[in-house]
Parts: sequence; structure tokens; C-alpha cells
Amino acid sequence: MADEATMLVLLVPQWTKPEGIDQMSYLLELFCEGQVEQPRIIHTDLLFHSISDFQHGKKYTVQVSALKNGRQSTPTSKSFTTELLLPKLLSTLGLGDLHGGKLTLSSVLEINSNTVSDKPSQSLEQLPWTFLRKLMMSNLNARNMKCESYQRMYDYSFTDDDDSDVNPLDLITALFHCSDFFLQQELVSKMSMCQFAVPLLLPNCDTQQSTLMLWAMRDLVKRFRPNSLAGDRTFVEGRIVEMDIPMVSFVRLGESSLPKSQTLNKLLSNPHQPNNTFVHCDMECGDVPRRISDGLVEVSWYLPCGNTNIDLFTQPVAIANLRGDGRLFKTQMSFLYETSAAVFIFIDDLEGDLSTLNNRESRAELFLVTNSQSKVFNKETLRDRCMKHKVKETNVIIKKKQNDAEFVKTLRFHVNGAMGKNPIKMKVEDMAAVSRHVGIVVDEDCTECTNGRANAEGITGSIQDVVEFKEDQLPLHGDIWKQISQIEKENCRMRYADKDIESYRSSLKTKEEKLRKKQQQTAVSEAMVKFTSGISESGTERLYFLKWLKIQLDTISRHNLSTLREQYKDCCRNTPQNKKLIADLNEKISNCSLGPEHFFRELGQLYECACSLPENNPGRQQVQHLPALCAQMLLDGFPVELVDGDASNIPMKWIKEVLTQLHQLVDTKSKILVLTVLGVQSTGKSTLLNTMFGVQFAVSSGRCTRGAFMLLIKVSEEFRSELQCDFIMVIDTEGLKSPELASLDTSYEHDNELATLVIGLSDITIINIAMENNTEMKDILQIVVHAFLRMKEVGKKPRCLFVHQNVSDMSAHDSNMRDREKLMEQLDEMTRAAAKMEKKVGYTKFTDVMDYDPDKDSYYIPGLWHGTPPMAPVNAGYSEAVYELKKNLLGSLHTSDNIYRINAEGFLMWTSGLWEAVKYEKFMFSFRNSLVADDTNIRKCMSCSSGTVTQRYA
Ligand SMILES: Nc1nc2c(ncn2[C@@H]2O[C@H](COP(=O)(O)OP(=O)(O)OP(=O)(O)O)[C@@H](O)[C@H]2O)c(=O)[nH]1
Ligand SMILES: [Mg+2]
Repeated sequence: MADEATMLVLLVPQWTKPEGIDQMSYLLELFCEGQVEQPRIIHTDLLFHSISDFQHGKKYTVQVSALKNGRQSTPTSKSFTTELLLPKLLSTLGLGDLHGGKLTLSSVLEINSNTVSDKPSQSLEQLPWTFLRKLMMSNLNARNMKCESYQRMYDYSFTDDDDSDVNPLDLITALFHCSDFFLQQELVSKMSMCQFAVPLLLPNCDTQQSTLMLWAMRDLVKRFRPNSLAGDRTFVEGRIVEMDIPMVSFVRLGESSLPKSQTLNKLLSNPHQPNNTFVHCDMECGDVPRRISDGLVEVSWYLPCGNTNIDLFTQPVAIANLRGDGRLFKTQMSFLYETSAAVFIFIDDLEGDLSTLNNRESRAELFLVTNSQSKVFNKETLRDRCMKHKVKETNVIIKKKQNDAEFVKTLRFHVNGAMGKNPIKMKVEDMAAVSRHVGIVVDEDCTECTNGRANAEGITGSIQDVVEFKEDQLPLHGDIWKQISQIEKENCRMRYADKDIESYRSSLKTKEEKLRKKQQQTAVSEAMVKFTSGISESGTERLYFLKWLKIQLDTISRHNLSTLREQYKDCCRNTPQNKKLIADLNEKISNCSLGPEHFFRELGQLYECACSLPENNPGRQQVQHLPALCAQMLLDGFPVELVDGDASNIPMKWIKEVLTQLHQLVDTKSKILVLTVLGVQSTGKSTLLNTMFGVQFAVSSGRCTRGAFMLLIKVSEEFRSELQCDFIMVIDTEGLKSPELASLDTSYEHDNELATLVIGLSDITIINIAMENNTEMKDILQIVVHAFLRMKEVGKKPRCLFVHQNVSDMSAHDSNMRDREKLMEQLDEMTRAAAKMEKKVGYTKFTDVMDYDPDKDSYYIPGLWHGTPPMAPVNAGYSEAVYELKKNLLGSLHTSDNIYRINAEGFLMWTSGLWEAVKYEKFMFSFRNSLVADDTNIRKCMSCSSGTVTQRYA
């Protein structure tokens, strides 16, 4: 603890008392280097003296002289420098080089030998990485972090002074000090998914400078249903830092016999479903003395679900918890007094220094929580102190001889009471002003962040109506691009051609040219000029700009979207036959949604238009650098849209250039392994990928992912030979069989195109199955089997895994043997049917087209949440099962030889070849002819394939 840690006992052995002199006293003068104030003066009669409150990393000089009969001896002095605690702990944890935000998200997401290691940490240096690996997979056990070295197991020394463990709070604090601003955001998001408290004020124990972690919390989106909406179908959704939620703070003064954090955990969770929101002393390593995390203020939110039988508080409330002795953290205390609706002080020793209770200008209601069972408890002193510090009698909570449940109930009653009296509500955003006022730094107060915000506001500030804005400012990718896409496909398919094919073709061509011309004639909009300049900024500023843009656009479209999505979900569930309504809602969702991806689509179109301009045209030159930028973003771990789900098309020139640039940015020999997920809509596909790789694909209930997004994950150098690849490209796809598309004739086509493309691109395909939609699943399997069959035809035999979601029974694998057999039979049957349809003989079994072992390649994954959201953490079983899947998947890579692992250029060839073939619908034909049955030469063949196709149909 800080008070102990900063205590330094000075023993000055030179002081030997001369014989015969009894009445001698000593004068100590303590100087601190660089301090202008007077030295600290201490008089003592003893031969030693202990001094506390040293600052870390400072040089001190202590001067001692003897005093006798008013005379002072010549002083003797000694100097010493106090140690800095943070660097010391960081170096113990092997994080020394990363201090000051040098740890980045992409380095944490990188796949290395640790990624698939189950071994508990063997040394303190491994601890942070084990924690990060688990946290990024939303594992509830991430904070259990004991080092299991061989030595410890046989440790017979009973010393308490054990440096081989670290308190989880110290580790978390250390990691926040090492992480850059974007990683901090991810850490907070993942911690919040596990219902761990997150840092609100991050202390630096050496400089005493706290930081308000506003930016780190910016990305937290929460939804809940307050009492006022109970019984209603609606809910409140928003960014937590922008919500007016009352905060209740908990602080300890001096020692307290009541375990504060443990009590808070009980306060926040149902007895039958306890949850360790706050690290407490009974957790693994929770009792290890804290070295750097005192002064940390954590926060967690209680959000109701609208069911009074479950909700512990009917209104949302933020619970803040100050670590360490509040008397030593005056700045944090001032902050809490000014921002909280109520402050609960845990205290035993009422005789001690209570000056922090005075001088409160805030309206925060003060409560005292004390323990009548403690040795120092005295009713009189309590009464006296309450009078003195103006604490109402009703605000004194005494833990009597009662069990914890009773006590927690009383505490909850008082918290509820404080909430009921029109409490002070403050947005975390607004706490920034208070912070600056009391001397706390705000993490958003840096130039890059402010510039990024201003640049984003330059665009979003003018948005009144999303639909109008899109028409006005992003006109190239809207209807025009949809029409062009349709013409492009019709040009290949000639479905509506009459007898005179040539004139039909030329009419299509004229139409397309007209539309392209219209695009070219459209002046680049103001918003797009600002957008391109925003993403052209330097690395960090670009990231801030994009994040701010996303945040601001979300806020604009959230209100409409969340209601629409919920209606859509309801409608799909309750009246699936009402196709028109579903299609209408879908259209509305498409129209109302606005995110950075729309700007990128527009950029793609802008680029495509510019491509047809002469080389030296300024319009063309202005966009030349954009594909390289986009490739760099892909390398930085940013998801890039491959297929535009609304237009059902790929802007091929744009994607080609982006991938070509990527090819040049990475070592051209770099191999990429492609992994994709397919399945019915809203069955947790994006959630699965996010958990598996720690990434952030968009997740939401209702229709969410459109088209297909690709994201690159690096493989660490030492692990590349094992996996035989340098990058893993993860492709997240739109849910197949979406109800609104089912009404359209082209629905099958849309799904088919998407599935064929992504399966064609992938080395590994995960088929996501949620048990409840079995019929839709059958349709999907059909699509998938066709796609696999086609791939077999071009010499590719990808691996396929089936992931069954929401199966929590341990015996699932055994008891579902029959189901697996049935599925296998179905798949075999479908393979035969598909082979017949595609006029291919010789395929009788699914395994003829796929690398699939029903026993090994079937996974059963329990439900995502442990309890009732919004207060439910991610189920530990879910995270573990996904981990198992990932481990097996990566583990099997070094043995699987029939996986291609192409480079970026190869990926581009595949993409363009496949898409061309998909557009012509003559998939097998074109491939069979163009592929010289030599699968080692795929690249060459792919490059011919599009040529062949075009020639044949041109
Ligand atoms: N109860 C429960 N909810 C889940 C599970 N997996 C995901 N969810 C929730 O379901 C919603 C949809 O999840 P996503 O991961 O976006 O689903 P998706 O399949 O990617 O959806 P689309 O992209 O729209 O097709 C989110 O709110 C998730 O939190 C699960 O196993 N159980
Ligand atoms: Mg999705």
C-alpha cells in the first residue's frame, strides 16, 4: 500500500551517544532536491527516526546535528535517492521497454506461440501476456494470474516478503501505462464485456499525476431498460460516457475491517450469480500488496434489464471505487466529491485524521460505513465525528453482528435512497472539466485527439438528416452504384436479352457509360474532401479521426437504427411471413445507417471514376495515394469492406489497387491464410470472430454485418514457419438467408454469390450453426455445398468446420453423434444433388469435396452470456470453447498441406477471378477451361481465368 511503500525508515548508525551525556537531543533536517520549500525539521531524543511520505525518484539529503544545552554540533549528512516504483514493477513484468504507451493493439493481436499455449505463466514476465491473451478472448478468468513456477510448489520458506506474485490491479495498472490510446480502448471494452470494473482515474504513483480515462471509455456502448420502460419493448442504448448517470463512490479512510471491494461485488450482483466486478483480497493474488495501483479509481455500471425480479437497482448507477487510503489521495477525493451523487466512506478508526471530510463544496451526500465489531469502534466518537463533519445520523451505516447478506441489503437500501432524491447526474464526458480543475489530466487532451475530433466534426456537424446527407454528400455509391452493379451483372448474364443480343449489349454499355459519366460529372462533395484529408493525416491522427467519425456517426444514426433493428428482429421472429414489412424495414435500416464504411464505399467509387480519367488529370492525381492508405489501414488491423452488401458488388478497380499496394507494403513472399465464417443472420458470427481473434467486427442484434469485411492479423516471426503463413485474413460475412431478402427472387442469388466468393477465397470456412434455425441452415448448407463443389473443380479443397452455437451440455459432443451422422447424411445427399445439378459425376460424399472430419471438425459452443444482459458477463465456457476451436484450428495448420496460403497478389487474383466467374454464373465452365488442372499454378490460371471469361462473353 502507498503509505507503507512510501515509508522509508532511516537508521543513522553514526549516532552513538557519548558516555556521560544523557540529556542529548537531535535535530534532523530533510532536504529534497529541486524543492524550494524549507527543509522538513524534526526534533527527536532517540537514536533513530522513521520518516514517511517520501516522493519516488527524488534525491533527499538528511542532515543530523546533536543539541545540548542550546548548542548545536556540526551536522553530519547523508544523501539517498528514492526508487521509482512504476519502472521497477514494469521491469519485473518484462514491460520496461513499453512504458509510455508503446504497446499497440496490433502487437497484442499478433498470433504467436503463446496464442495457443495453455501453460500457466511460469514467470512474472509472462503474466501480462497471459492476461492479455485471455482478456482479448473475453475470458472471465483473465485476472486469475498466479505464477506457477516449479519452485513455488515446493517452497518451504515461510517468508511473507514474496516478490514472485503481483496483485492483479498492479498488473492492470501497469498495462494501461504501457498501452497506447487505442489499445486502452480495446482493453476497456473487453474488460467491460467480462463485467470487470474499468479504470476511471489512472494513477502514476511516482509523479502523483492521475489521468481521467475518458478516451479509453469512449467506445463503451451499453443498453438497458430502466424501470420507467419496464414492460415496454424499448430500451435505452448509448455510449456510456455520454449518459447522465449518477455516480456513487466508495472510499476507505485509514484501515477498515470491512472488505470494501468484496462488499461492492455483493452490492452489484445477485446472490445466486456472484460476480467479481472489483478485484478483492480473496481472489487469486488479490491479497498481494499493491505496489503501484493505490490511488486508482475504478468504475463499473449497474444497468437494469427492466425486470424488477432481477434488477437490484431500477435505475442505472455508476459505482466508483478508490483504491488505497483516501487520506493519501486528496486529488482523487476532491474529484469524487465533485462528481458523485453520494460518497460512502468505509472507516474504522474515527479518532484518526478525517480532514478529507471537511471543506466539501460539493452537493454529494456523505455516508459513513463502519463496523461495530471492530476493536476501535466507539459509539460516542462516532456521534461526535458525525456532528463535527455534518454527516446526517441517517447516513451512518453500522455493520452489526449480522451476516453479509443483511449488511449488503442495508447498504443497497442506502444507495437506492441516495438515488431517489434527484441525485446529481454527471456524464463522464463532463467530468473532464472537474478533472482539469482539480489537477487531473484528461487523456483526450492531446493534439492528435483534438485534431481528429475537430476534423470529424467538420463532416458530421453538418448532418441534419442521414438520408439527405447521403444523397447530397455521398452520391456516388448510392443508387448509381447499385444500377451500375446490376448492369455489370446483366452484361455478363444476359438474362433479359431479346433476340438482338448485340444491340442489347450495346444498350447496356451505353447505360453504364451514362451512369459512369454522371458519376464523373458529380463534383467531389465537401464531406468527401474533408474525409480524404482526414485519412491522409499521419498515423495516430488518422486513427483518432476515424474513431471520432465512427463515434459521431453512431450517435447520429443510433436512435433511428436501434429502434429499427429491434422492430426488424421482432418482425423476423414473430411475423416472418410479412415479407413486405421486413423488406421495408431492411430498406429503412440501410438508408438510415451511416458509418465510416459508407465513406470508404464512396472513396472506392471516386477512385473507380478517376481511373477512367486521363493520367495527368488533377482529379485522378488527387486520389492516387488512397489505395496505399487503405492498404496501410488493413495492415494496422482495420476492417476493410470487400463486398458491398447493399450493391452486392465489389468495386474491383479499387480493391485491386488496395491489394496491389498491400502486396508491395508487405514482403511480397508473405503468405496469407484466409479464414471465413458463414451462417444464418444474427447467429453470433461476428461475435465468434471477435472472441477468437480479439478483433472488433460490428456486432449488434438485428441486421448488422452487410456484405463482407476483411481484416488482417499478423503472425509473429517466430511462429510463421509453424503456421506456414505470415498473415491470417479473417473475413466476416453478412448473414445468409436474411428474411428480407427471402421475398426477393434474387435472394438465393445474393447468398449464393457471397458464399461462392468467400468460400472460394478461404482456406478455412467456419459454418456457424445456431440450433434454432435448422431449416434455414439446410438452405445454407445447400449453397455451401455448391460453392465447395465448385472450388473442388478448380483444384481447391478448403477445410470446413461446423460450429454449433448455444450448446452448453458437456456431453454435447457424444450425445450429438447421431445429429452429426444425420448432418453428414444430409451433406452427402446435397453433394450428390449439387454434383448432378452442376453436371459433375464422381462426387458421392461431402468429404469428396471437402477436407472435413465430422468428429474432429465439429465444435459445440455454449451460450455467450452468463446470466441476463446487460449485467451478464461473457460466459467463461463460451470463451474457453472458442479458445479450444482456435487452438485446434491453428494447431492443425502446420500439418495441413492442401491449404494454399497465397500472397496478397494471389489473393487479388483469386478475388477478381472468382468475382468475374460469379458474375458470369458460368462458374465451373470458366474455371474448368482456364484451369489446366495444375493446382500449383493457380495464380497463373486465375489471371487467365478472367481473361478467358471476358473473351468468351464479350
Ligand atoms: N444469447 C446469445 N446471444 C448471442 C450469442 N452470440 C451472439 N449473441 C448476440 O447476438 C447478437 C448478434 O451477434 P452478431 O455476432 O452480431 O451476429 P452475426 O451473426 O454477426 O449477425 P449478422 O452479421 O447480422 O448476420 C449480439 O447482440 C450478440 O451479443 C449467443 O451465443 N447467445
Ligand atoms: Mg455479423
